Amino acid sequence: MSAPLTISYTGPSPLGEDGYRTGLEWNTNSRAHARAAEVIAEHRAERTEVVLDAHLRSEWAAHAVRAPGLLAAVQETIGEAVAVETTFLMIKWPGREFRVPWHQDGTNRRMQLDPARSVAAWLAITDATTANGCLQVIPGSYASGYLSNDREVSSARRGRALGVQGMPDGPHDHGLWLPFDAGQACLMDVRLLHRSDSNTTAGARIGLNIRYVAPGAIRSSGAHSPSLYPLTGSGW
Ligand SMILES: O=C(O)CCC(=O)C(=O)O
Repeated sequence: MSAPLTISYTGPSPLGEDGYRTGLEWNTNSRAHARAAEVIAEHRAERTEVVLDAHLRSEWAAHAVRAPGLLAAVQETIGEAVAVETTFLMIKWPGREFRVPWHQDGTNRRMQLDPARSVAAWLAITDATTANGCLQVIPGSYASGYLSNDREVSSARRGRALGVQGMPDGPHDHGLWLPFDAGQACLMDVRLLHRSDSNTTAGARIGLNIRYVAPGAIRSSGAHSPSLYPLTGSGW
């Protein structure tokens, strides 16, 4: 598990030419809206923006990470044995500036994910639109491999934001917006560049981010020892 984080991982994507897959569902639209209402009620007073390890804190999120259609798509991408490496809920409250810079999910100062054996998922808990801060991706951007990151800025409220160095924040000419109805989901290559804008609507926007790994996917710096949440298969 302890190795220098030096591999750039250029090359093809297990998700095909664009490096992402849409058309997935983690729940019905009405159940997703019901979950969103619960999450909003729970976090409204504090205006919590990031809830780490949602799958360990809430039963609905523990179910969401193993939603059959989603898990099947993950297994098609990285193989039969799948564990959750991390999850976090991101809540964009109305009237609050909260932009997520261009970044790649599979790399940070503590670890690197092998893109052939890992995949990121984004689940729409509420509807996600261009007005409330849906994802924007750059199709095919995985091909350059892992890029250098800006310094990780840790804030108790927002967790860590890690942007790609030298890439101005804001929409990109080759960027594609990915609006979703509540209940829909997508998979992204862990090298795919993506970002999101602030929410300019009157309602909260909630997404659940998940990183799935297959055995052997994680290269960690010496100090970091990830704890996995196995869902299927062996080799953990
Ligand atoms: O939920 C969002 O707006 C983006 C979250 C995201 O891509 C991330 O933090 O990895």
